[in-house]
Amino acid sequence: MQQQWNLATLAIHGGHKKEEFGALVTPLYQSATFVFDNAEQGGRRFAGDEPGYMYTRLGNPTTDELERKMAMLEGAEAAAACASGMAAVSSALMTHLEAGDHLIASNALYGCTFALLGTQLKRFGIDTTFVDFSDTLAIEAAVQPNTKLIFCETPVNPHLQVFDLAAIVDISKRNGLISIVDNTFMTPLLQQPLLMGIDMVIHSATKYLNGHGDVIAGIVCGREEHITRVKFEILKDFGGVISPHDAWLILRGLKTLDVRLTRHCDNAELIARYLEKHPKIKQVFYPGLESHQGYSYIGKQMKRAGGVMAFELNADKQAAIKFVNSLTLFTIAVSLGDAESLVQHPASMTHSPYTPEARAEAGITDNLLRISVGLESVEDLIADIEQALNRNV
Ligand code: LCS
Repeated sequence: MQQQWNLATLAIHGGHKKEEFGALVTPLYQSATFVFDNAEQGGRRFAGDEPGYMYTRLGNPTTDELERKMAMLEGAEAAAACASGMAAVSSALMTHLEAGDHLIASNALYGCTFALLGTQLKRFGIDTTFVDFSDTLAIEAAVQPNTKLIFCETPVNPHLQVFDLAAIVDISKRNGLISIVDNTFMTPLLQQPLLMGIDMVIHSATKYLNGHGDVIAGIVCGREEHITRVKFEILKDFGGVISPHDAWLILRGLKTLDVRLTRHCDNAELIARYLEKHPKIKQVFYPGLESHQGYSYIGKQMKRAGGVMAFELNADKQAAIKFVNSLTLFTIAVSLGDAESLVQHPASMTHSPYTPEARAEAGITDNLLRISVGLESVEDLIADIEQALNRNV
């Protein structure tokens, strides 16, 4: 029955189990461990001979509901919740990679993902080739005999470049590679990469999925065989598990994901069009604009353009920073997908793990600004941008 529901309904009801006392809301099982009736039962559970909980690092009923719901939303067989988006990225990668392996990744990624691939994994003998993913021939040309995996975000943090998921699936399948996509900017309500043939999807649940700026968490979605490894090998032994309380907060956040995303997208589209026409703005990077490279993918692989955009002023970095400091309603903070509109400077903040050369290659200029458009009145947001532009540039 549940699979016939639309995504907005699944986000509210998907994966929910009737509770013994009739509570409407999923209870928070804030317990580190679970009691066995006797020693034999404990042994059977650890041996996998009897279903049931043992210890929250190995599973928890509140977390399980989040995982069931996210699997339904992404069209996945299963999902694993993690302590952060970075725990989701690293757990997904560690499920497939070992020393001597090679992966191909987009050269434009969230800064810490870039650092994980380019620096941390190197320490364990895993090599990454960073490629401009808008050039599918370059992706294919980077395949080596020891290549195991392809990784990208689409749209990309911070400048919203969109990559061709069908082409990535095609390259992966022809070369026997695992494909992993970071779907944080879209959420499953706007894009479902697994249904296009991608093998694994990861999220920073810190962002839209939770939506209220009070949780750091992540999710990996994919096939049962892969998620079983994430949960019962990688998360069990490396330990990047989610707190049940955070899982509970995300379950609460997910109930309003559909209405929140509609408002985020509506507001962002209006702001992008306003900025694009403004004489003090040089360029706007938002896939909802016809001028953006990603526009042709709307309706094809993504439903709408989301709530994040980047732009450059017709001015130098100093003026861009002055503009940021002049905003009064936009809050200066990293992160995205919250009710509050946020503004940040990628070169010195989210993408500071890049070297200046790698940033230039990824198209992240020094005067690029990124905003996460929140749920406020769009008139108030535009008025704030207008007064800051008038003051500075
Ligand atoms: N993937 C993407 C696309 C992200 O934007 C982030 C964080 C992560 C993964 C990591 O998630 P976390 O561990 O923080 O939950 N992005 C951030 C950003 O743009 N500003 O602050 C964090």
